[in-house]
Amino acid sequence: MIEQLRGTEVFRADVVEGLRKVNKTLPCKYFYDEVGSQLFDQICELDEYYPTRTELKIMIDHADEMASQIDRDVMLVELGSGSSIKTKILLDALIDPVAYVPVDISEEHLLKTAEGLRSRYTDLEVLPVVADFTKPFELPIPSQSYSHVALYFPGSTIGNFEPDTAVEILGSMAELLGPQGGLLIGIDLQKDIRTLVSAYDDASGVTSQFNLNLLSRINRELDGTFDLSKFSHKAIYNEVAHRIEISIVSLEDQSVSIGDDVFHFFKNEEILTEYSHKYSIDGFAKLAGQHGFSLHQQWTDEDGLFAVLHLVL
Ligand code: AVJ
Repeated sequence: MIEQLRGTEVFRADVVEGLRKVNKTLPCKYFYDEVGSQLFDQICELDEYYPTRTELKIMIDHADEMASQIDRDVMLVELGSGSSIKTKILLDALIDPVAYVPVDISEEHLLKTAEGLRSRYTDLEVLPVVADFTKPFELPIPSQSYSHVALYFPGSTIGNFEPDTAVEILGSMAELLGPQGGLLIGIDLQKDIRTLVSAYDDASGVTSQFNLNLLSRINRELDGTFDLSKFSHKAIYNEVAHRIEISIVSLEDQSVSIGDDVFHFFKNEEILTEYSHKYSIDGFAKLAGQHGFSLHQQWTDEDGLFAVLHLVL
């Protein structure tokens, strides 16, 4: 209960900070409340949204090879573990994994997933950690000894961060891993603008609902007064920065209160809610190289939409 209160206050502080900026922003990590997580699952089913199904196919096609690269007796640490379908494919292929450590900010979701995995993999120690993986956290100590740690970071979540921050996160990963460690990471690749934009601005409007749910969540949890009919979803591709930029546009001049704070929005003013950076394999390997990672192996789909990279220290 106290934890929940603290969580809400952190959410409020982050929202207020973002909306007080000259160029308003809201952090994309707050998309994933109960409703938002369900909407994201719906996004993953859309014809236009290729990343999830493409990455899943790459995992299915190459899990054995990945598992042999990762090697036996591993402690597998997953960052921002979602519903873990890809994880199951990897766990099924791994040889005698010692422990699985899912790390996520959403406690409820995390513990539910952990329970499911425990009953499926009875020899595996499942040790969930509730943490924001962008901040330092401690790894749990399993009861059996392990030979090395492998980090699994699927879903191209790294694309949400600006390159400088992505490099910092890669640095913390390198520290967490130690000399023998490896990182298996999913990245979304650069491609034609039309494919990219329609993936983030689908015809049925699910991504729009997902984006605007952030305002509903503020209404629900922070006593906000956003009228969702006065805002709309926008997604563009920034060709210079190689990223999708998602925002919420105010359709009129309006004021909204959130608890005791009041915010003004001009007509057409935008709140930036998410970046989704698109990389080339070489470009990403260069970023990771700044912290001593080298590209050991790479897997892509036949259309070159998405890549899973194995980076080692
Ligand atoms: C979960 C970060 C991979 O950037 O593609 C999907 C989130 N946002 N549609 C992405 C998202 C809008 C997604 N990631």
